[in-house]
Amino acid sequence: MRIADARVIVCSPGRNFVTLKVTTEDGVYGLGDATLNGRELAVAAYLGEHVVPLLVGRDARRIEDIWQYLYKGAYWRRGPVTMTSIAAVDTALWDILGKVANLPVYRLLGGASREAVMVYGHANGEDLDETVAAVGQYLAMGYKAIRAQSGVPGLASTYGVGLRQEYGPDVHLLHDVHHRLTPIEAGRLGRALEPYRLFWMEDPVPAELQEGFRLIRQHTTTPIAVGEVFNSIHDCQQLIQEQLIDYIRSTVVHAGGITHLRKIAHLADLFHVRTGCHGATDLSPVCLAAALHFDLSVHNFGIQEYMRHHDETDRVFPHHYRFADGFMHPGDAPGLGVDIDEAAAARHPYQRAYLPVSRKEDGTVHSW
Ligand code: EZ4
Ligand code: CO
Repeated sequence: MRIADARVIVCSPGRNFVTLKVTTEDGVYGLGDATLNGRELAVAAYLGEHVVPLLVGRDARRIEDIWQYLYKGAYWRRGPVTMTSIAAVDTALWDILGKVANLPVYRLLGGASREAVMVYGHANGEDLDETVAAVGQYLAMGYKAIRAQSGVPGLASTYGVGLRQEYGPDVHLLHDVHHRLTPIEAGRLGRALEPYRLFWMEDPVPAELQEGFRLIRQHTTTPIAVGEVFNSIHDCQQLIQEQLIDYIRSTVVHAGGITHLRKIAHLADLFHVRTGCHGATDLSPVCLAAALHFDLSVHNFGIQEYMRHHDETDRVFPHHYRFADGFMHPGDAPGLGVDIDEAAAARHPYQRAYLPVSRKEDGTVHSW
């Protein structure tokens, strides 16, 4: 089952996506998401110029060997561009294996550990009233878990009050701090929010300094989630082994594919850390499908982020995964159960785009 061809498809149905399509000599193809928001063409070039020529002729069934070959063989290890590229190859090979075996990928990963996957949606508002209303809309759609973000500055400790008063204790509420605090500030915020029982506080501080989380832990029992920007197990090894976090947010596309993400999850399982994969709309439906197969199978799953894609995006990437009553399922089609309509993709050419950059009032840059 030799790889005959691999192609990089860049399209922009609502936003930019990079997709790798790997085809075997028997004509079976698999897809992998290779989207790195704001740096898309770096991954497209890494794949097209350096990886695709190495793939042709290799046995598509040797997923682990190809992963190690691309990782160690490059000499230059890790980094978002490299790891996103390897992820795309890895995901496409699992898709191919599933199609050849006539099994959904989750069955190849040990089978379902649960009937379906709890997801959380994003409720955003300009002020508290709007945010409360947005949470209500998500509840009406059946969501059991909702991330609430309000545009009101300086009221971080009071929005929890409003929401709990409005909707009671059953709904899981999450909040994303987007790396903006120092550890001691995060400890204080987490402590202030303890009475409202957040499901998690996400990215309280920039996570390059893993030991910085010790300080947060000393001050609060609010659960902590981190890792959407991590690209390898080495970014979270200390966080996991010292039990400094509760949820690891790394996902398929940015952390080396299904193969590497399973290793992260298995390490996390030893230390009572659960998964909470990133699932924003800049991760394509190919990544979401792969994440759902991973989520359904991995035993220490916690929750999956799910932001609905634009209709244009869904038209370019037809898929079998489905949402019902706050839960998702990847479907039982062979492989990942997601496709790309290349003619539709071609109608949406790449558009240069960047992530927003925000500054403090004094002009200092901080992360979005
Ligand atoms: O800013 O996906 O939890 N979700 C997030 C996202 C990220 C984007 C970055 O590309 O923080 O909205
Ligand atoms: Co986030």
